[in-house]
Amino acid sequence: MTLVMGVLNVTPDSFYDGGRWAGPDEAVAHGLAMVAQGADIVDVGGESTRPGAQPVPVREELRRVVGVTRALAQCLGGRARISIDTRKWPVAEAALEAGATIINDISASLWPLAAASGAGWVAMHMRGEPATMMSLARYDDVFAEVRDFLVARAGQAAEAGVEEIWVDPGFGFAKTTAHNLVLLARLPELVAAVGWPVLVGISRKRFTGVLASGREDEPAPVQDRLEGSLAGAVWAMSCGVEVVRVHDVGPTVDAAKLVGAR
Ligand code: HH2
Repeated sequence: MTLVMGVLNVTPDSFYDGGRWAGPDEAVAHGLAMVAQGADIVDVGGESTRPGAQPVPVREELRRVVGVTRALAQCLGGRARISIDTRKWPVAEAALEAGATIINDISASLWPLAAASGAGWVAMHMRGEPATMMSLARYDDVFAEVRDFLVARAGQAAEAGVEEIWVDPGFGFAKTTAHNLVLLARLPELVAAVGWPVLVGISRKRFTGVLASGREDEPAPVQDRLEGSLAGAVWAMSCGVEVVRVHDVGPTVDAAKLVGAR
């Protein structure tokens, strides 16, 4: 079975759901709705990391995520897990204290906290910072570089005592459409090569819009990217990926049933 991680961004500016769950009550309600649709993990995020996004101060990120995480954890009572999508140690620490049990770490640097707290840890590949990462999207061999980075980080974390580890190639993070397509096509190889459970996030990303419109300079708008996102999720499931991170939990779970992944 492939696990489904539902995205819950409590930000004003995330590229798809920014500003939708403006108050904590709406956010908790959406988290619960995703679990009712079959999400196994709810991924709470308080900082957009879309290309070009500016960093959010720690205090503000804490304000956005801690109350929502605590309320959601109480309402869920263990029916699903909560991950905290952050690059910041104090935010991850506070969210774990509030009931999250996984650190979804796009910076792949917070493993000492996962080791100290017993939390699960997702190590994602990116380069630089979201604000500048697209200028770093140049690779001799994107597949080999991503694979080697993930294997090294996961090994380091395991050595430090992290018991639950996922690795993620980081679609869209310092990657052009061409890089994303190489990683997508070679996902079966990546799953076989890394030796750790793999998580992927393709949902509604820019390159799905570029493929839909056929134009790099004019991708299909975010609201028109569901089909590509579902195809990406189903492909990931058939490649043996363990977790798919998605905005559209209900349609993804339906699609998963068709390929025997649920
Ligand atoms: N993608 C986003 C955020 N966090 N975490 C992992 N592990 N993998 C991903 O691919 C990934 C992620 C970007 O998506 P989203 O959260 O919807 O947008 P934003 O960064 O604008 O909040």
